[in-house]
Amino acid sequence: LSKFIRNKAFLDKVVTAEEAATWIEDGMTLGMSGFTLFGEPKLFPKALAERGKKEKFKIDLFTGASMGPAADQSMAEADIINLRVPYQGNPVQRKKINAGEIFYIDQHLSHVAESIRQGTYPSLDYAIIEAAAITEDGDIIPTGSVGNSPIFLDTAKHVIIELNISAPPEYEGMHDIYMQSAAGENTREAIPIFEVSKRIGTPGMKVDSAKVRGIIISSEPDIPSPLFEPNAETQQIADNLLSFLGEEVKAGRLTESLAPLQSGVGSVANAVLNGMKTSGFKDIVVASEVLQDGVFDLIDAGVVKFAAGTALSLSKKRVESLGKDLAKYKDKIVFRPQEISNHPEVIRRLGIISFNTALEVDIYGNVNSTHVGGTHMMNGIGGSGDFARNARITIFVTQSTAKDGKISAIVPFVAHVDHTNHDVDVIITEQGYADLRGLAPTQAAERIIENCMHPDYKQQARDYLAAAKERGGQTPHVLEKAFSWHTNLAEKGTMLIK
Ligand code: 0RQ
Repeated sequence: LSKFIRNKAFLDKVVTAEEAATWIEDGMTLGMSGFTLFGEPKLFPKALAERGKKEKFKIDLFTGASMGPAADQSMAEADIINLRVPYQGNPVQRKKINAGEIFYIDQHLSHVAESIRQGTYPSLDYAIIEAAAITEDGDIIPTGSVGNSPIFLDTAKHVIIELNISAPPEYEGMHDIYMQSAAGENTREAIPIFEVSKRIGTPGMKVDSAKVRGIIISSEPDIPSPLFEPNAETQQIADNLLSFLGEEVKAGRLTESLAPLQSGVGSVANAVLNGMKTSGFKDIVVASEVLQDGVFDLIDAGVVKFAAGTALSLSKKRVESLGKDLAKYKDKIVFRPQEISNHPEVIRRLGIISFNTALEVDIYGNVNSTHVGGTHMMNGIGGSGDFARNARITIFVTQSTAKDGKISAIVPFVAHVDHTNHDVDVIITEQGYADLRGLAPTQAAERIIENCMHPDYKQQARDYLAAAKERGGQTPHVLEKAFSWHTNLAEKGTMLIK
């Protein structure tokens, strides 16, 4: 054990997950490490959920982002979550959120640490953090994500470490922990990232050893995400995105190494990364939030030269070869806190190209990433807004229809707005892309309808726009019909209006 706990002050703190779970009281606020199923404690949440089946209590749960079966699922099933912040993606939890049984605050991922620092949330009672090691200096070495762990460790009253002795030792040295001071005139310095690969912080996270109440020893494996194989539609979206980037190179606005790249998660993102292998782009730098399988593949192919993010999100195959892979990619990957990977200052300075997935977009380019039908939470805004507002080129991708064509993903007015048209440069579907830069609203609407909409819905949209224009205005609408596609769907099961 002394190989993993290298500071003597921590050695006598080993406890079982079950014992640590008894320390949690009704109404407490917990901050857990974990982001897209990587780097999260696994034994502690399972033990807490088990306790929740026998005793009545509720906690508020803060994390980096989405958590796996132990934390989000088991704890939601045990009904012990009162409030969840800031991102989730678990079907069981989603159902409870939409049933009003769990309060959910969907927050820009870069904003969470700042809210905690300002004291606008209740202070954390416990931070529960997965670690690969505790160093001689008492620093905590994270595993496959950094997320919000540094601010949780800094501000929580008590700390529980879940030390994962099966985590690849190669993790040590791959993190770059940098904390901001308080905001204010002359109190906070610039975040000195001028080159994505240059480190600005430390390999480990600081913690006051006196606050560490227990260390749970775990050898739980990392949790894989499904690998989204491209289908014909997602492949076509990826091809359209790559041809847009190719046009930017031809126009002289980008070079063949593009600009630092942020990609969302899921099938389109994987298809795009896959397509990059043979696209002729080279020496690409990834400055993202989540690093998926595709990034590793592109490093292998010599297309990506460096990648930074806050977390991994890997398929089963890559989870199985993680130790070997990390040894290979150690000097090509860095993990930073989500406050830094997603920071407006850094995104704007680096001139990032950002692409994320929309649930629906409207004819003027407003994007809904989160609310099905305008009311029901899917996952959350995640980091998409951090990047959309501040990127050099902001791209949203979506299939032009959903649910076998019954839903048009392009509608007159989005039923919920996550990204306003001001933040959206390019919309891409399998039908084509609409570059909205330099276009006024009515021009943008024509381009979106003609380039991106599914043929079944085009005339319906043209008719709406024509009627709207008759009413006049900078952004014309027929307000009483703006949601008619949605109401038609609710009443008749399709957005196609007969
Ligand atoms: O339904 O699950 O029943 O099959 O929505 O849609 O097309 O499979 O796309 O899995 O990439 O998810 C926006 C949710 C897209 C995701 C969203 C239905 C569709 C399907 C999923 P089924 P797809 P994806 C970095 C950036 C926000 C966070 C973000 C997301 C299901 O990308 O959560 O960007 N993004 N983070 O049938 C009703 C519509 C629909 C629709 C699709 N218009 N109306 N249902 N669906 N369009 C990552 C982080 O920040 C952590």
